[in-house]
Amino acid sequence: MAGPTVNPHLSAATAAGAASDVAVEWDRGNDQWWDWYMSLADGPAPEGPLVDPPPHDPRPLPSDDAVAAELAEPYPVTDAQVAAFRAESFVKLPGVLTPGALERLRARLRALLDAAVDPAVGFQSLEMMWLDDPLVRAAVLSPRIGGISAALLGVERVRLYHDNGLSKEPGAGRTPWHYDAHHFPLDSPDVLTAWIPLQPTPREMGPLAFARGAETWRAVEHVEFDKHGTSYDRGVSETFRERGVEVEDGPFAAGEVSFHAAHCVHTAGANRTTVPRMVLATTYFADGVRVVPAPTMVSGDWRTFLPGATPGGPAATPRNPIVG
Ligand SMILES: O=C(O)CCC(=O)C(=O)O
Repeated sequence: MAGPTVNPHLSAATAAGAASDVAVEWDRGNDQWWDWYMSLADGPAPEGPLVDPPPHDPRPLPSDDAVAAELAEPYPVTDAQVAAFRAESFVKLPGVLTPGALERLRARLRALLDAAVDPAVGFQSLEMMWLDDPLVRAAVLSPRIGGISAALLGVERVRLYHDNGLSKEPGAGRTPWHYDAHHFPLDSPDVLTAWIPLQPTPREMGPLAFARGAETWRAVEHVEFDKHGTSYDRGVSETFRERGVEVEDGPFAAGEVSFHAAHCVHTAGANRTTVPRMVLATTYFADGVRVVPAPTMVSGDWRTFLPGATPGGPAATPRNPIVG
């Protein structure tokens, strides 16, 4: 008789124990973490031909200096936008970057991913680009993105947790439902992620989609995690369907950026277009936050993002500068 299915992306140590047991720390790279995590998405592989997205012309293209200058300017966040973020756990802000700046960042991320990642991988990821690349650094440490993040969290200053270049290749599948407080080893709700799509992102390309409501995560808090299969993702979908939870899964216009809180439950659709869905996702937390007492395998390669920090200690290493 066949034994229980073991997820092939796990090591012997992380696969051990019950399917819900995530206590051991992740012991592979962060790209392998994403390979594992994406394998937990439920649902049949989508069928049918890939479609061309609507044509988009991002010109004129600015220089790197002009991109940095654009991102050095603050973005005026309104009280209504802050209130929406607090009530819904996310907000989508229009016109945070110009189409030309997005295109410059898109080309840079493409080059960095192509140099580092196996092209056969459907969901490609790369972190810590900001340490080596001045254009990525100008975006990740920008007063514009950092200032919006601090305004939405209602704090004086934020620090960087990490940057994340993500490319969901044509035909790659769904991102499973999750909320980041379950992942990040940061002992505070004052954490958010700026999800910056680097092209207009229509529904068919799999834009990030958000369950509405600051407390919605409580409805799925007790869904048992499954490190081997898709039952957690399915459990979240079923719970939301039963409770009639509203999901925002609309397209992103060029320059539109979402900011989601650590307790925002989110997912993303498959990329059914002929164009990679490229994103720069950057995570920030309030200055003063500490590392949780016991990070888990769901926290991925956190020691790379907080080198030298210890469980329970301050999250403020040289790789976590104040931003904005
Ligand atoms: O881009 C995706 O599909 C998932 C990204 C995500 O979950 C995040 O940035 O928090």
